[in-house]
Amino acid sequence: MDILALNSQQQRNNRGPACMTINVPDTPELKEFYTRLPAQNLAPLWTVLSSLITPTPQSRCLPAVWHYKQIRPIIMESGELITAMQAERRVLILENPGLPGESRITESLYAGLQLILPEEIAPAHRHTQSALRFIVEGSGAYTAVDGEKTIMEEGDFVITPSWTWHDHGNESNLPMVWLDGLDIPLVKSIDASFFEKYPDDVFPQTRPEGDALARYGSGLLPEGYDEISKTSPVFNYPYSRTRDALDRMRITDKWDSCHGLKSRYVNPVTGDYAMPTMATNMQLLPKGFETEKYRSTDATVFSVTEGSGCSRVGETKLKWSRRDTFVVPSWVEVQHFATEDSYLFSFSDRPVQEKLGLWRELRGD
Ligand code: 1HN
Repeated sequence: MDILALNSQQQRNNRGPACMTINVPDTPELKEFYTRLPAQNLAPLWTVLSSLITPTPQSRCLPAVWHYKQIRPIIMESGELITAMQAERRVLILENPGLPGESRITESLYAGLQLILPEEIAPAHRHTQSALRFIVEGSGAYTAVDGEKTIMEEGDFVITPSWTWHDHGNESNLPMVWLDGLDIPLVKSIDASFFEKYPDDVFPQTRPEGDALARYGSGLLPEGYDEISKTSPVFNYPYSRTRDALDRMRITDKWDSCHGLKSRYVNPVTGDYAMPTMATNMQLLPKGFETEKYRSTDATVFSVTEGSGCSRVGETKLKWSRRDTFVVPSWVEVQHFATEDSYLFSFSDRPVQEKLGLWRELRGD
């Protein structure tokens, strides 16, 4: 079957066309022919075509949940075994069970839970991979980006743009744990990784704390701001403001049947996603709300900020509560059910897919 001849209905159909298999003959002559190809760095397409070009996404990524209650003791144990300085970053990677050993939570994205203990410093470095932090536990630790600190609180969404110097420190008296999301596999797939360590542990501070949010997060843009970066100049989106926005929308707005009340984090300069490679969102599902069936091509990582509930992800039922992380693979049908008012943070590679004209969604059946 000619894959280019699929009509749009077939392309949209979640099962795709009935059959894409190619009837490959299995003659002794062909078998012998195949044996001579590797020496010339050649391979036949016809034996692999149907696994290369599938009618619909056939992800190796599996639905999965990490229950914070279960893994917190292990994260804390890592804190007794290695310092943040020794580790550079003391992180336990959230490995998708379908992609073991690949340091990824979806095909394109990395996630991990990072621990920073009181008085620790995670030393300054920079890399081309973009990073997001979503604060899961603790209050008062900081991250610094290119000379500006931001103090982090639970539920804050914090950005480390590509190739910016960053270090973290904890001047509070409590451990802090956050969810890291990085575009590591995406950057690896195009071999565009660069990394540098700063000669000192801490990058010098050049602006006061809160500068970026005041300057760029107040509906203003300073005259002369013309170096428009691909990443939002606001690098901490405090949860207090995010939650307030959703709570106000709740009073007047209609619920989306698939998402409840959902807002994306945006770059205030461009209106585009806050980060070039990762979409980030916060959604509110009110107690008792069951979303309609939904699927999209962007595999999505969720962090439960408040509340509890469960999600049906394909055939898998995932129960979740506050501080848990769960993942929904590409093109697997999802339905959420909230047993309490629930606030879910999520991220995916949707901006990349949209810019390439590849992003698709299917609402309902
Ligand atoms: C990194 O720089 C951080 O800065 C976290 O906190 C996780 C995973 C791989 C590579 C660099 C951070 C990372 C990372």
